[in-house]
Amino acid sequence: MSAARAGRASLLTPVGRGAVAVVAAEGDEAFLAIDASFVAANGRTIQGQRADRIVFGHWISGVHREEVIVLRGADDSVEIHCHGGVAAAERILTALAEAGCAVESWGERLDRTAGSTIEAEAAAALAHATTRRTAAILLNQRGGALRREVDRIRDEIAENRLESASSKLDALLASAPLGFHLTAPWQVAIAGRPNVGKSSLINALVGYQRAIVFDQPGTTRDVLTAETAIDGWPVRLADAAGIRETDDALEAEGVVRARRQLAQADLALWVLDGSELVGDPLQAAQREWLNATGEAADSSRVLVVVNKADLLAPDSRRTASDNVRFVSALTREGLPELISRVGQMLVPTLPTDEAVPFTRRQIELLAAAAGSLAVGKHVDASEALAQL
Ligand SMILES: Nc1nc2c(ncn2[C@@H]2O[C@H](COP(=O)(O)OP(=O)(O)OP(=O)(O)O)[C@@H](O)[C@H]2O)c(=O)[nH]1
Ligand SMILES: [Mg+2]
Repeated sequence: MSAARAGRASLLTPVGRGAVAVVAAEGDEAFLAIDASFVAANGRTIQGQRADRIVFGHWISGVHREEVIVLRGADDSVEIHCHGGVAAAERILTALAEAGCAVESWGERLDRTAGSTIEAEAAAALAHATTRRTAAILLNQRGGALRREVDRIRDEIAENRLESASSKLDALLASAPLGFHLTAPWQVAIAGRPNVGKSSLINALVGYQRAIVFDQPGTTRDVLTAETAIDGWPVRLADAAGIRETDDALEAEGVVRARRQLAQADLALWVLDGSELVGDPLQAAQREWLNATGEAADSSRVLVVVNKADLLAPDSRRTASDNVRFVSALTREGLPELISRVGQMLVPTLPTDEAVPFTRRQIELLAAAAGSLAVGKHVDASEALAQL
């Protein structure tokens, strides 16, 4: 134990009920408080526990005796995992505070312990990552991938290797759209004429009956959303009302919202009913899109989904376009291919490097550095990078 280390304690889990609560503590005062209240099943003091080993035991305070798991890290920090209710964590924090530990918030602890601002931002962002794939990318930044890349770029600027520095900056900026979505889902709108199977498709993609499906055009009257992961990316699916001209005021309002949803989405799936398909699906969809929105479809943002493929003969399920997929929301055929194409369209190029910027602050500073470098102001570029 380092004698100079001040006693500190913080609650790492969110305040409120959860399955477990985790209290982190460190310093001499913390060790004293733990030994006064924690009775390890193996009978040893906290000092005598092996580092990075889970120790089961009880935390005793007055009449309360609760099961806890204690973990002493190699750096002499200690984590105490207790029942997720508010009271248990509160009792442990109180004991630590009474022994002289300064109690800090999770954010304060993060600011103090993270290696750099980027790493602190990554730790905070990780709390908002909802898929393994996005969490893995953020973990790399937590581990210093972006900071190391920024340091390399600064070295190159100092060594006057400006071309290489500039292309590294461009590569980082190219992954900014992905970076933003590590903590916020992509918006994917599902649209098309009434009764083509939009709600069925959303249910098939989400994996349960989220939207009402009914054999009556105009069943969905408003935009309904569902969050899921597609190809490992977090996605918010919006099931738009069937788009058609209508006299029904309620339905018309839904159509207006559906159009707005389409304009804002990162990607739109335009659904066609395969059983009613005449001619080329891409052209049919482009025509319907134009009618519905008044604009030509942007091929990088619109994927055509021919649904009800189970009603089609296998040889009519062909198309030359990579922007068309045949699926059946009913039998789930074609769904894996649709999912992987959606993934490709959302993230067209995976970053070749591990470093990915993921906050507006980082991206603004990187863009400023790239801008300065482009006009020969290396000192300014270097200063912008230093701020990261
Ligand atoms: N055979 C077959 N029928 C389907 C498929 N997908 C949907 N349907 C049927 O098509 C009808 C309409 O499905 P919905 O999912 O409600 O269609 P929608 O596009 O949401 O309709 P609105 O909300 O009215 O615009 C229902 O009877 C579904 O069971 C499919 O892949 N194959
Ligand atoms: Mg519907």
